[in-house]
Amino acid sequence: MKPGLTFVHSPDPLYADNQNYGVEFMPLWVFNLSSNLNNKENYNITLYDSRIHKIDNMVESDIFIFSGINQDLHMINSVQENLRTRYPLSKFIIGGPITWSFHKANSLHLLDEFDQIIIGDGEDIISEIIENILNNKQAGKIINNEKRFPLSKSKSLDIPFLSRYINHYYGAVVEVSRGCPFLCEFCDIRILPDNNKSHCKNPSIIGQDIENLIKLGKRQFILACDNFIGDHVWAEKVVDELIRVQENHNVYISIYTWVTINIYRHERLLKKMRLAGFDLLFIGIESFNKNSLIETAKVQNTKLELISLIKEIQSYGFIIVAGLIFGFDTDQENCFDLTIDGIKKSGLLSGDPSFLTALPGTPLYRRMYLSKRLRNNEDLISSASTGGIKYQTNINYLQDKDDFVYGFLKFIQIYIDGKFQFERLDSFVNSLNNNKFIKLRSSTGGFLNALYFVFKNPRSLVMLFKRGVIFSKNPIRVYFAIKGFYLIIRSKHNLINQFMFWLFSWSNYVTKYSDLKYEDFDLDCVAEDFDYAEIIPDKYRELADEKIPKNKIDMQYKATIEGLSKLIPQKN
Ligand code: B12
Ligand code: SF4
Repeated sequence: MKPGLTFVHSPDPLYADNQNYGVEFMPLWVFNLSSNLNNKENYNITLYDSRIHKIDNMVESDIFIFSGINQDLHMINSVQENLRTRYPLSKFIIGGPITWSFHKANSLHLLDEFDQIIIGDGEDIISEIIENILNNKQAGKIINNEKRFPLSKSKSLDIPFLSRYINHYYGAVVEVSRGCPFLCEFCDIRILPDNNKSHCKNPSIIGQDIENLIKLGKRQFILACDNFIGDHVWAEKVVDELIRVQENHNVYISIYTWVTINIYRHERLLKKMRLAGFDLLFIGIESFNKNSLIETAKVQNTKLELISLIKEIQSYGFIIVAGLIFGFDTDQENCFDLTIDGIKKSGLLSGDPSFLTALPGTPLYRRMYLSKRLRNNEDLISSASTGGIKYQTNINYLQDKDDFVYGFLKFIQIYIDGKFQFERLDSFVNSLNNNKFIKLRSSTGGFLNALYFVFKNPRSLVMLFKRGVIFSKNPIRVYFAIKGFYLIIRSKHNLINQFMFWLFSWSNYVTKYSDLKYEDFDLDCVAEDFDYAEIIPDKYRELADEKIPKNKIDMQYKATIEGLSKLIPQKN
């Protein structure tokens, strides 16, 4: 009998439901690793996804292959324990972002029950790992693969394996690049080995994957990357390829991806991206407080006036999903008002605020560690280090806890209010007035299909129903939702997809935040006698050990110091 390999995807159900609005995405790592297995035909390969399969139906396998992100720790360990009890002779291995991050946080012991823990890219090593285990060759409990896989050598996805499961998932996810050239102090993407620059897949492989998935009936795509325009020349080649594939098949898709604000400069690329189906762009806006952006070295957001750049990008029809962060050292009490004002003026349709968290391995983590501002709670390693729990952070903030929490609670009241939501929609519609709008060629954009998937899943349907009830409890909200609809149908463009997205995000914020109270926050601030000179600890620069050019380390350091030093005389 062939040896059995079972890929296990077990995200924490609470997070998975809340963060993805009940929509289920395919676990890309599974189909990536399986396509890199040599002699696949020699194994019996299956997938267990806790969102769609029952654990009781899982059969024995020689090796159970796990992956995950930090916030899934408890679910991963509980599935592993269940299987180990039933199948004590099987081997259990784990890799993925959770292992890299826990390694950085010195917390790998939390995954101790696994036979092997693998850190780093899997493409080049997965076959050997499997063979070694099957042949009882000792390879050590922890394998740290620091060598990055050259993405230009990527294979296309394992379509035969994927096609057995694809219909369970909403749309499809295709990886296109890794890495980002920017230097944000809080970011754990730029600090992965050799990840402070773009590593790009061959555009023709991307085209091939999309084409295969189109043939499987997929129309909504996530292009997984850290920054799609980290190499904008390559990005344009990818976009050309995507247009070609769609025109060949006369089938049009919609796309979500990650970019940075400097995309505003690339007019031709932006136009082509609309023609290729790019619909939603995640952009780290982070803050409307310029000094906070300087402090965190997100200098690309400070070059020109942020609001006009957002409007410029939106004017093509894109919906920007904004990353917004509170809790920067230079955030003052007015940070909440600044954000409300910034969203209103720019017309951002979406953006779920989160609290600044020091992710293991980042310069921010080092700064917080050196200035003794890290909160030592083991729970924070698995949850806050992903930013997964919204009301928690592992840093002692400079702002007073009560001011911060009450400020946020007040912010939330405005944020879910009908008038504010209408104003942001109105401002969005106004940003489309410069004749740059390009209609998507896919019929509905992604939204209606997402709803279809929600309807297929009883748990998501209950969530949707609850959302509807909570939302419509307040007649003022209903009034502004109708007013929003009226605004959209009067617009000269077809904005129904944008409207649906606005309404869905808004109702999601209402569900999530309506009952938020002081007790829901697990955060703290520095002690009263904290010495503000400590916010730039002595060894902050000296201990920077990232393997990136020295001048880049200096650039980030300089920006952070510039932002923070304004604060020291103010506070002392
Ligand atoms: C696409 C994506 C999403 C999509 C998810 C699509 C999906 N399929 O599930 C969406 C937009 C929904 C999303 C949401 C979130 N995401 Co996300 N996402 C990504 C992104 C950009 C790509 C992930 C991916 O598929 N990459 C391609 C695959 C092939 O890479 P991989 O999984 O890392 O696998 C490789 C290696 O790790 C290794 N490997 C993996 N497993 C194993 C196992 C073994 C045995 C071996 C040997 C090797 C191995 O081999 C693979 C090939 O090299 C990553 C960033 C990135 N560039 O990776 C963030 C990332 C995974 N997300 C992250 C986070 C925090 C989130 C959210 C919590 C954000 C939020 N606050 O809402 C939510 C969680 C949603 C949920 N509950 O499921 C973090 C996780 C950090 C961490 N350590 O926990 C990441 C790493 C970004 C970051 N650095 O901040 N995300
Ligand atoms: S732009 Fe985004 S991905 Fe790039 S370093 Fe900053 S936060 Fe990280």
